[in-house]
Amino acid sequence: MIRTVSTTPYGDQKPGTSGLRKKVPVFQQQNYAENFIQSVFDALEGFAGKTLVVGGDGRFYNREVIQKVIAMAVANGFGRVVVGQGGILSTPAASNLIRKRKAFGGLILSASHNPGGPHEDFGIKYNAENGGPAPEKLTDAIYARSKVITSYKIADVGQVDLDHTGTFEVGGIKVEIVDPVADYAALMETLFDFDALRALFKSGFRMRFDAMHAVTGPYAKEILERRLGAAEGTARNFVPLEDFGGHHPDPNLVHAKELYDEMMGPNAPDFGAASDGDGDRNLIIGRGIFVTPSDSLAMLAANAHLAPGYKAGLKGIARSMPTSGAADRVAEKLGIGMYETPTGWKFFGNLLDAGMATICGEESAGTGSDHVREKDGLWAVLLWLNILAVRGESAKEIAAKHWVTYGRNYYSRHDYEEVETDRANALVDALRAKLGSLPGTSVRGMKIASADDFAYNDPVDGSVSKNQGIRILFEGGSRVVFRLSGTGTSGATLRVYIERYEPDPARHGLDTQAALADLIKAAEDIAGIRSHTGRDKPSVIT
Ligand code: VG1
Ligand code: CO
Repeated sequence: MIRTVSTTPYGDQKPGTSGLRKKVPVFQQQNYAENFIQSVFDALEGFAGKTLVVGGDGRFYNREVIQKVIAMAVANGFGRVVVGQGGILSTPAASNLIRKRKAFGGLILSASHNPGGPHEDFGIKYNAENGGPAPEKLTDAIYARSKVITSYKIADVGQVDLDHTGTFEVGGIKVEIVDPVADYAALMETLFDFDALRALFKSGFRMRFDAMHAVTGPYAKEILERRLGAAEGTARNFVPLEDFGGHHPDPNLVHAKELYDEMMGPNAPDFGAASDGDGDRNLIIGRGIFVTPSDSLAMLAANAHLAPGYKAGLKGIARSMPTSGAADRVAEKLGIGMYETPTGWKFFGNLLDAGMATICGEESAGTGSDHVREKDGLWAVLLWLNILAVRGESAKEIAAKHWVTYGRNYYSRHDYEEVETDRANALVDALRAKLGSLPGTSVRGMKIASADDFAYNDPVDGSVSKNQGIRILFEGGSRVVFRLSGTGTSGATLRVYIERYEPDPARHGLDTQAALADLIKAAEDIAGIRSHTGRDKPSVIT
């Protein structure tokens, strides 16, 4: 039976950088998830009889919301729902399934790197038929709908068994439970030289992969250990837990510190990596070297042709604005296009669909390619492995040679988390107000060449996205960028991105924070971070 349930709108269902993210108790309010799901369906057209893909990163509340999605998909007229077994689908695997099944779209349930549990975070994101995150036009329409919604439709179908694969009839439509790993692993086999990787592991190559108790565990076990023959124990923390073991599934130097320490220690494995809650991020640490995500993007782009899936070369590279310019130098050398987009994967979709870019990346540990329309953590790890296998060199050697060829972009991000929202906004407002007066002035002996609030003109559909981050560019190519996070769920997070280009190989061995010390002080002088936020140091440095 299909019921129309009356409801009242919540005013706070505006999707952020990557979907709607809130604390679990917010999502557990009466009709909260239903309102948002119905708002998504109401903002779409033409899905009658078509396929919807659903899955999530396994965090607390995942199963409950999947049941709601199935019941509402039945009531709203979808023809088929494809669900990852156990409710599990990594974000890139969901993107792949949407594309492979020619689905109308998909709902991905995740708050990514944010912690999970009854009092932590949950999230819902809609991806369109290209497998990529809904563009701004659609997320705006979803939000607008959520503010005026008066009812939603739901079918009484009882609890659907999510744990056994197969196709079932539910409320007159088909519900198909699929192995979350199989299609994804098959796609990886088409892109990378699995024989070469098997030979690499057979020769004694040792690796650690930290799944952080999140969604990539089953993927890493299957691909790295079973298919590629890496030693058992290569994948760590590989059982997805509803609360990620109480940790932040955020693959950075703070939350993956154990991995970092192991990779820097004596008798370190050859290669280390980690992924986040929903499997779209990657952290790369070679023996004795942390590779910043911005550098990783550049190094992957420079070497991608060594993997079978990219042997024809790249069409172009895209990076988010705060990501360092290291990849720009690679694009220049390769003579291919370079695109600078706002933060968030949704801005890469058009470039990938139009065949203008092949590889994309963000400083926040996200890298991906046109194989799906999301960033992809394990993909990046496999591309690194393929490059290591072909070159027969360590990550450290590859990085050092890369810097000799292209110069080194010292890069760091300083996050000030859970700042009072009003104070964070005041900092940004004050910065904006003085942007016009900054060019030509000097701070700490460095002359400001330009200062603006980044706006993006999408070269494919002509849409314009304003206020995407304040950037202060210094003569010589150094810069600091300020923006507020769009994924947090309490207070505001100020992100300060700091970058300095160093062409001289004799100066490529510096400590990153030391190499950036002047710029870090300049950022404070320009923005008054201490006085505005009341903090004397960042909460997280990556
Ligand atoms: C952050 C990152 C951004 C990334 C986004 C989603 O956004 O900075 O690069 O695309 O998270 O990634 P923000 O607005 O908090 O800076 V994920 O892995 O959380 O889906
Ligand atoms: Co993520």
